[in-house]
Amino acid sequence: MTLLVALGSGDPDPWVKQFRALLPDRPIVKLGDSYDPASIEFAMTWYHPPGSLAHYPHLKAVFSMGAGVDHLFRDTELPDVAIARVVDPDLTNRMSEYVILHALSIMRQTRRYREQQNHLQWIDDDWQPAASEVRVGVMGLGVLGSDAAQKLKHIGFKVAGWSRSPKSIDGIQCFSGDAGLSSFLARTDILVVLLPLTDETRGIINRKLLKGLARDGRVAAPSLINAGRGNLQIETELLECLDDDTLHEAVLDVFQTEPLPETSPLWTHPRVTITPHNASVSDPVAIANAIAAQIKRVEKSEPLLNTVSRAKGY
Ligand code: NDP
Ligand code: OXD
Repeated sequence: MTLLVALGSGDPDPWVKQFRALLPDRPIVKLGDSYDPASIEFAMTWYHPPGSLAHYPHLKAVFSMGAGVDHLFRDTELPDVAIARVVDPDLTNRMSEYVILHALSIMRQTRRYREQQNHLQWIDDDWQPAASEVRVGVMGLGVLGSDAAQKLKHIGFKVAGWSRSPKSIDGIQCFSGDAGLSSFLARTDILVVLLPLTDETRGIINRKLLKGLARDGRVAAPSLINAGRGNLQIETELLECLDDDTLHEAVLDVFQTEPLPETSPLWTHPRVTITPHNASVSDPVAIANAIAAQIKRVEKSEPLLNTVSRAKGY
């Protein structure tokens, strides 16, 4: 078998090196190398150029380099083979670290104290809610959302989650579907978005949804953490909501256009925190290991794990 590393962005070399160490008997190539198209049986991709996987007659499976697969479905010539995505404790833990860091930072008003320090101001108004008084709502209760929800719960937050299908997770108030959305929002002070980007979720983080968040909490106004995908949010509406205090603070790892253009007003908004789509990076050591294990499964005629539904888009 030959594995093709098909990256449209980022450096393929650490991946090639890692796969060669893990699969020493198998050829590993990258886009642009010279190889026989008939030899390619597996491809690992991240934003591969559309059409670049269309001409491999023996391709058996495509692996996303990350948890998300929306980058694959941009390709209208994506071959009709199995698709698997990354589910790995390394990726999951990194995302939960990000969510916990920013949920605590919002609750403990890190932004405000940094500002006070910049102005040499000592203002202690004794206004510090406990985690047990703050309600976090996690949109997307999949691999990442459910781990983050459970860890937030462990810290003491009141945690709820929202998913497509009904769920039951110990200690987490679970809502689902269109019918559960407004009740979920109405009890949420800090909204964490860990949804996949699909036809159903595109643009879901809009003014109407943000207006539905809780107004009766211990925090000043509700806040948003989006580490799912940029096209879940409508950035013009998000900015309007920040400006009229519908939203207190936004922590954004993902954007409608990435890299975020220099002209975006999000860069300089005083209540926006920007990270460059690295809430949870795919580490070549951990993730190549998980993909190599998948390849070995196929070679032993075992079913692929973590496959993706084309119909659902995730
Ligand atoms: P999963 O597929 O495990 O979970 C997705 C969750 O979203 C499920 O609970 C699913 O519901 C829910 N969902 C999907 N569509 C809808 C809908 N229409 N309405 C309500 N709920 C919906 O994905 P992961 O948890 O592994 O990853 C989530 C996303 O995080 C990825 O798709 C990716 O976009 C993003 N991500 C971002 C990273 C970053 O660094 N910023 C890193 C890694 C991932 P149900 O359970 O009912 O199916
Ligand atoms: C992913 C990502 O989907 O890093 O894994 O965005």
